[in-house]
Amino acid sequence: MRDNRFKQILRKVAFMSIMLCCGLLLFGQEVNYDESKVSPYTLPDPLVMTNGKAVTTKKEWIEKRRPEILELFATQVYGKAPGKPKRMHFKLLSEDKSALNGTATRKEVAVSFTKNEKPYMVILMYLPNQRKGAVPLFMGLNFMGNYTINSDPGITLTESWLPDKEGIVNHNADVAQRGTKASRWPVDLLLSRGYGLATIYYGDIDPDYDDGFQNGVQPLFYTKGQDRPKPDQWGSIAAWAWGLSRAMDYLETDKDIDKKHVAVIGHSRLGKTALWAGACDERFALVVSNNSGCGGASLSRRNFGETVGAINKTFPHWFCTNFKQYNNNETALPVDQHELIALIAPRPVYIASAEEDRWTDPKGELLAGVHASPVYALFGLPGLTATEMPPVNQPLSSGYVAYHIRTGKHDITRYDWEQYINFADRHFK
Ligand code: GTR
Repeated sequence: MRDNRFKQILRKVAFMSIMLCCGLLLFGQEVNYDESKVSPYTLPDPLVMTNGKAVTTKKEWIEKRRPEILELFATQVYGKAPGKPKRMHFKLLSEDKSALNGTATRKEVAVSFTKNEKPYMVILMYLPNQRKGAVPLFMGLNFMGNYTINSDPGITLTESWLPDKEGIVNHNADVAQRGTKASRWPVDLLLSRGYGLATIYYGDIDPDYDDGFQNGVQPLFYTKGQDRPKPDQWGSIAAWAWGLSRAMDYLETDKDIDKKHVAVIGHSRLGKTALWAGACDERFALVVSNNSGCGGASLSRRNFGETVGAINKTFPHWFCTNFKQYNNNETALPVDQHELIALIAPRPVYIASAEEDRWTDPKGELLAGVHASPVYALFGLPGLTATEMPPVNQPLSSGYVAYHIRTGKHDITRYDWEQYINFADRHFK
């Protein structure tokens, strides 16, 4: 008995040492989780132009500085994406006016990116039946297919490539997975509060693995002889964000949706995506970043948790090639993530962290909101003033830049959604 237990412990220690060594080899440096070891840094000032001139008016921000920052993020971080394809078209695939025990209308719409039917992405929508007119809506990408967000048997199984995990075999959708991600998508809550939901499987836009950009939407836009994006052209995050804008193109045509009140939301890598979509596309009236971390809401210059070098190594396809020159060289970045938040101004933005999710650097996420706030002030709007972490589960959400850190791990929960809906109520109603 004892012997076995001892062996078990030995095995565990050996396993952990191997993991640690792999981590060190992979990232070239240890992950820092010690606040006292965060190196001092200076952030670029969102209100100072590249030529050194100060920005003092809304007009200067909108006409000069904002385009400058947007261009830097596009060429140095996420990569430039094309606009709306000319021959893109929509098709209603299904509609059920008495879905979810009659509480909702469920629609599925295919967005074909070219004149051909395929490739397309499928927007799944739930709209509250108790509605008087067009409804405000939250839209976000999902990780494992539309059919996983609710156990509703009427949702079409995804036909796209799925990662072989959580029971998926040969990359094919499986009925057993219906509703397995329902805890992340509280449809009942949204409906009861008068909101619709639109969601798309992100793999419909670009499957999330490094294949040299041969599948996904990028090849649809290659010029003659091109076989991968140029160093300043879109990686996967920019492609997913582009997909959200294409979905917005559809929403604008749907009379059931209040197109002036569409919030874009995302968790983790899809939180990074929601922020970039919200920065690029001003039709999104409110933006929510849930545990988005490095390359999302958290400051790149803070060496805490995931770093630029680590993310580019593990996910070489997420950002543009130019971003790789900032691996272990964050001070050379011409922007930092507080300026990504600032690009959303004057629209409301909500940033949320989780206590046990240190990899995302919760404090770096708070500080990005704080350092974006001078841009909101230019519009006469309150941002975030905190410099210390607020207590857990006590949202700072009275202004236009909101923040909370909830108890628990890396996830998006009903608690998170409740805060986002309260925030949207405040700004939309
Ligand atoms: C992690 C990655 C994070 C975050 C997360 C996710 O492995 O390091 O940046 O995006 O994945 O998307 O689940």
